[in-house]
Amino acid sequence: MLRSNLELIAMLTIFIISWSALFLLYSVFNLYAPFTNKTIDLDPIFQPYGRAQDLLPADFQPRPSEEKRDWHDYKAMEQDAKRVGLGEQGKAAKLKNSTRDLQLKLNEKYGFNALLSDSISVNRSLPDIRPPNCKKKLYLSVLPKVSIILIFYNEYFSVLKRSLHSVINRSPPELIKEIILVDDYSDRDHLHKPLEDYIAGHFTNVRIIRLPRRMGLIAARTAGARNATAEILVFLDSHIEANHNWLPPLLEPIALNKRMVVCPIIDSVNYNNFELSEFRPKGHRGAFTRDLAYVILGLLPENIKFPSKPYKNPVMMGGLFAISTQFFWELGGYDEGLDIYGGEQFELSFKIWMCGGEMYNVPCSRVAHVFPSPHKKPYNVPAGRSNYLFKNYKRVAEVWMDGYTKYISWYYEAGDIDVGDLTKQKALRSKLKCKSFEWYLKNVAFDVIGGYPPFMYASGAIQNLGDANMCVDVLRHDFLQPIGLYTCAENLVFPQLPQFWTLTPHWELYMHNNFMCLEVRTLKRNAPVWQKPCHRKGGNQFWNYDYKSRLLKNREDGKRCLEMLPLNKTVVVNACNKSNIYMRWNIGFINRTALQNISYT
Ligand SMILES: [Mn+2]
Repeated sequence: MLRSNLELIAMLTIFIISWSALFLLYSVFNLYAPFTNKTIDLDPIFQPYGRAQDLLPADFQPRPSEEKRDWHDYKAMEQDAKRVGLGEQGKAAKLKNSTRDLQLKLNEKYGFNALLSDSISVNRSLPDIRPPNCKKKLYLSVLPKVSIILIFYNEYFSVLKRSLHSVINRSPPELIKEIILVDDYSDRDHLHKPLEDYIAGHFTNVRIIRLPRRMGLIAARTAGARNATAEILVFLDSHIEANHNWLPPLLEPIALNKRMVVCPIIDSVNYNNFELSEFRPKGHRGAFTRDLAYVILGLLPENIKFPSKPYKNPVMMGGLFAISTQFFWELGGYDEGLDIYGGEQFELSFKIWMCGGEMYNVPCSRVAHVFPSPHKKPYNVPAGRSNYLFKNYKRVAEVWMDGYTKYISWYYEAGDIDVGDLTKQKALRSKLKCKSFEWYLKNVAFDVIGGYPPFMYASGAIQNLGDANMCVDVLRHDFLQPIGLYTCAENLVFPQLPQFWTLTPHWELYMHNNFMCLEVRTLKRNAPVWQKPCHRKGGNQFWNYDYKSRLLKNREDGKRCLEMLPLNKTVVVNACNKSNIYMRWNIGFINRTALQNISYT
C-alpha cells in the first residue's frame, strides 16, 4: 500500500526512467548493430574452436556476409615495383667472386646458394606472376584469422628471415593472429638467441616453440597446430617467399566451406641464383603412382580454360596449405604413428577427400619455395629410425588404400616392417564414415585409376646375360647423371627400387616408384641412357623387349639396342647385334602372352 502521493509520483518516475533507459539502450544497440553485425551474428566458423575434436553437424552450412572487397595492398605493391638491386623483382642474381666449387659446397651443406641469400634483401620484391584475372578479384570483406605455422630444422638464417618478412609484408595484418615457428631441435647457433633477438626486434606476433628433441616434420607441424589459436591453420616451410595478396584467396574457400582445404600454387626459387619462376607453367595437380610415389600431373583442359579459378587437387604437394583448425582436428590431425616425414601428404589428402572434405589449388595465391639442390645431403634422421619411410607409407596404405595395397611393389620388401597400432586410425575412418579408396580413385584421382589393375609387358630387374651379376640401376636419384649398372638384387622379380623397371603398355621403361622413364637423347655411338619424366610420345623413350633374342630395343624402328660395356661397366645404346652377349638381357618377370601378340620385332 502506498503511503503518499509523493511516493506514487516517485515510483512512477523511476518506472518511466527505467523503461526509457532500456528503450534508449535498445535503440542504440539496434543502430549500432549493423556495424557490429560481423562480430555479433557470427557464423560457427568464426567462433573460437577451443580444442574442438567433435564432428560438425551434418547439415552445417556457414553463411558469411557476401560483401566483398579488394584486398590488394597497392601501396606495398607500388613500393615493391620500385625496388632495384641484387635479386630484386625475383630476378636471377650472382655474386661477383662466386666459384663453382664454392657453389657445390654450399649446395651440399644448405641445398642452395646460402652466401647469395645473405646478399639479397630479406624484403626483396617479387614479380606478380599470377594469371592476369587475379588482379581484379575481390574476396569476402570478412575473412577468418589465421595461425601461420612455419616449421624449421637448421634453416639458414637469411632464408628463414626472408620467409618471415615476405609473409608479414604481403599479408593483411588483421588476418594474421599469430605466426608460430616450430623448431625441430635445430643445433645451429643462429637459430637460438640471434633468432629470438631478431624476432623481438622486428615482429610482434611471432613466437617460437622449441621441440625437446628431434621429432621430425610431422610432429613439428602437429605441435604447431596444437599451439595455434586461430580459426584457420596455414602450414608453411621455412624457405619460402609469399607473393602479393597470397592470403585472401586461400582463406575465402574455407570461409565458405569449412571442409575445404586450400593449397597455394607453388612457384620455384632457383637454388643457385634465387630466381623466381613458375614451377610448372599453368599450374600443377598432385597424384601418385601405384607404389605411392608423389607425381605431378598437368592441368585438365577445363582448368586451363579458366586460369584464375581454383581447381581440384587429388594430393597436396605437402608443405604449404590452409585448413580450418576444426576440420584439421576433426580429421584427427596427422596420424601420430607417422615418424619424421614421408607419407603425411597422402595421409592428409586421402582423409580430406574420403572423409567429407575437398582440396583445391588456388592459382591466385602464390608462394615461392626454394627447391633444394639434389646435391644437398639428405635430411638428418635420428639414429635407429631408418625404416621410417617404409613404415609411414605402409601405415597410410593399410588404413586408406583398401585392396589396392596388393599392387604396391614394395609391399614385398616391407612385409616384415611393423607399422604399429592402427586401431585409432581405423576407428577414425569408420567414425567419420569415410568413403572407399575406390570412390576416391574414380572421382578424384581419376588419372591414377587408369593404372589399375596394373598391366605390363615385363617388370623387375634388367639383368645382363654377358655378366649375370650386373643389373640396370639408377645409381643416383638426382637425374643429373646417366643410369648405370650395379650388382643385381637377389630377387629379380621384386628387386629393390633402384633396379625395379616396368615395360609399360605405352612402351616405356619406367622406374617403378617415380614415373621416370629411360630416355636416349642421341643416336651417336655409346649413347648414354637417362632417367627423365615420362612424356608418352615414344621416340627416345620407346622401348620394346624381344624376349626371344633378349634384345631391348630403343625407338620404334627397333635398330638400336641397350648394351652393357663390360670394360667400364656402363650401359649405353648402340646398333643392335644379336651375337653380342652384352646386348642381351633378362627381365625378372616377362608377360610372354602379351609380348607374343605384338607386331614389333
Ligand atoms: Mn620445403
